[in-house]
Amino acid sequence: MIDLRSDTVTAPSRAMRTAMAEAAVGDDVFGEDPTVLELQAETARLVGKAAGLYVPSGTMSNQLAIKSHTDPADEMICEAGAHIMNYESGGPAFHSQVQLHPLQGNLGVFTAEQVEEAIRPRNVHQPPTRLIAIENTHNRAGGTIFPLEEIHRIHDVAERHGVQLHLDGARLLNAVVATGIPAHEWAEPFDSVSICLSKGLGAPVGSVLCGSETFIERAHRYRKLFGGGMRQAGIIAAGGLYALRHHVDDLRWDHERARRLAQTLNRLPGIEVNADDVHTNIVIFDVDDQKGSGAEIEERLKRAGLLCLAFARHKIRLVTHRDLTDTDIDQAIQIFQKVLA
Ligand code: TLP
Repeated sequence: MIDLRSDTVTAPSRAMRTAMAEAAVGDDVFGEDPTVLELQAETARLVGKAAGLYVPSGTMSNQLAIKSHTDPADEMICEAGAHIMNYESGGPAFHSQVQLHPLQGNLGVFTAEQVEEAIRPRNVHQPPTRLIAIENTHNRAGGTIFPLEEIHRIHDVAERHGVQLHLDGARLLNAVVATGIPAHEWAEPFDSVSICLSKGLGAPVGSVLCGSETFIERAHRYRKLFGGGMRQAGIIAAGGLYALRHHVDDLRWDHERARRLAQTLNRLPGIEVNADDVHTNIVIFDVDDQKGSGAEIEERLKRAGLLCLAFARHKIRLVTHRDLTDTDIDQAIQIFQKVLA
């Protein structure tokens, strides 16, 4: 079975498993796990922040950031297709009692002008705008890259209004590899940054939330409150460290393969995807109504040996990742030609 559902399906390699088995560990709730401390410091350094916090998932990382930046009944701006808004189970309402203010972006990208308009005036009738979240790369828009110049313009608006900026950088390293712009430059305008290790990087578990010492102190307290304090977590953190040290550059192969898939799909009748909009490892294509619904196509592809995700009634998502080979991609192309032509 060729699994293009997500880059989260990647399994640890033999070398990563060895690093995990040999990791030095301690009780991380006492702050005594040397491997967790190393991973936190190394990730914080990578994104140019003072401190980092290892957490079980990207979802917890984003939710801790929201909790640490806001008070109940505050408002947070994000893009309408943001993971935080669509795939975190209503977390902002549940954990932080925060109201979301979605902006309609273009391929996941909104502008400083939209932000300026969305920020509420200080007035007892309105919820204070406290936080803006940017997703880079943007999952639902198809792994698209949020331009750095626009991030700087949004940062200027945010700073003028005293609003904090959070980066859902679950796949930030894909943006780094695709553009050559280092992670610390992408992260510089943000007050907090979340990086996932368990997606294209191939570690089995975990994300790291980074920010100032004070911010991470708050997030640390909430991590305990959310039940995310782990004990000998060095075992899994070692997989994350291994991924950061050995797997980042390989992301470019995922990008190349995603582009190849997009180019092939676009040649099939009734399928639409602009290969120029495929910036990294995610391909989202539209399927003509006559070919059936997304769910039906997902099922037909599955029967032919390929797993994907129907993302909307007529949209299918494919994600390339390090556990695929070139032969898998060749085979995937043959399956698409057979099932979708
Ligand atoms: N995304 C998953 C699904 O939840 C959709 C995937 O398969 O892509 N931010 C972004 C941008 C994400 O794409 C994800 C995971 C997360 C946060 C949450 O990470 P986890 O799954 O570790 O909680």
